[in-house]
Amino acid sequence: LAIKSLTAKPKPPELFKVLLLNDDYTPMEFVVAVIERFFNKSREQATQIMLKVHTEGMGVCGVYPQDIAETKMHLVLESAREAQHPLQCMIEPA
Ligand code: NFA
Repeated sequence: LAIKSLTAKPKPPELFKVLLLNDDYTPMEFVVAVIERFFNKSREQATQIMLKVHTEGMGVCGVYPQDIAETKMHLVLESAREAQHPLQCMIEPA
């Protein structure tokens, strides 16, 4: 048992998708800026993700270990609340 604990390889972290949800009020430009800032995307990539959320209702901004995914979700929600936009963000297992 002791040997096993010393030789077992660490499991890779569980990954979570960070999702944005569409709404009727948040400006497209705000959503693009949030995706660029918190998910390290180019303007072109961020615009594509925003348009997918806008047309399909939901879209993935990135996939991360759980603690990083939770932090990014909180940063998005804090930024939206600060700007008084209803933009919603959630995570789910990848
Ligand atoms: N649907 C919003 C609008 O038409 C834009 C939007 C896109 C909001 C993606 C939230 C997420 N202004």
